[in-house]
Amino acid sequence: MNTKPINEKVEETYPFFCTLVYRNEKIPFCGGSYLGNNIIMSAAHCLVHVMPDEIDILFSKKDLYDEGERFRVKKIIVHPGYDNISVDNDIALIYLEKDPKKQPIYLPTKKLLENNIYDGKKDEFVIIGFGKENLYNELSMKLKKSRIQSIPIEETNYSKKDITENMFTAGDMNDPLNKNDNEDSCGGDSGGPLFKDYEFNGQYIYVLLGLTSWGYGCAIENFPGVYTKCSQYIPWVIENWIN
Ligand code: 4AZ
Repeated sequence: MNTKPINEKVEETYPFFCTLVYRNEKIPFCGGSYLGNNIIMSAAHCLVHVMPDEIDILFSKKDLYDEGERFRVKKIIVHPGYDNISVDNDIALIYLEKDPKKQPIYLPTKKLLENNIYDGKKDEFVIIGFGKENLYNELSMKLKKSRIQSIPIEETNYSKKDITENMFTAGDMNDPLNKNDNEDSCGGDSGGPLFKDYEFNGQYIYVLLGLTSWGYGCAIENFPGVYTKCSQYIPWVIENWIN
C-alpha cells in the first residue's frame, strides 16, 4: 500500500480481512475478505495456479510475521471467465474447512448500486493490505489503510479497452501540487478488499465493492489502481454459496 506521510498504522481491526499464505508460512502473498458460510473472496490471479493444500488463510494478523489465526482450505473456485491477459473476471472463492467465526463483510446490495458508485461520483472507499510500500520495497510490517476515491476512466491514462465492465479505477490522484504522494494499492495487496464503511448505531458496517486486481505500477500519476467490480458477481456468488 503506497500511502501519504507515513500512514496511520491501523489500530482498528477489520474482522472480515484475512491474508493468503503458503502452507504453514506467515508472510502473505494476497489478501481476502470473509463473506460468511466459511467462504472467502479474493482475486483469481492469486489462486489460479494454487491447490487447496498449498495454502492457509490467516485472520487477525497483527503484523507481517504474526501467526494470527490459521485456517485450512477445503476448495478453491476461480471464476471460469478469468482471463490472465486482460485480467477480466479477477475473482475467486476459497472455502475453509471450518468456521472462522468472524464478522462477514456484506456484498453490495441493489440500493448501493442505484447510487452509481463506480462511475466517477468521487465516492470514498477504504483499501487495506500488507502490500509493498513502493514498487521495489518489501511488504509492510503493519496492516495499512488508505482512503481513496473512484476515478472515471477518462481521467486516467488507461485506454478504455483495458478497463472492462467488470473493473473500475480508484485512487488518489487529485493533488496537483504534489504529484508524488498518491495513495494506491501495490504488490501483495491483491485480492484484498476495497470497501465502504458506514457507522450505524455506533457500530461499523462494511460493504465490499472491489477487489485489488492490477494497475500500471503503484501510485503513478494518472494510473490509479484497478479493482474487480464485486457487484457484477452477486449471482455467481449465490450459485456457489454451497459448502
Ligand atoms: C500487484 O502486483 C498489484 N496499483 C496490485 C495493485 C496494483 C498494482 C499491482 C495497483 O499485486
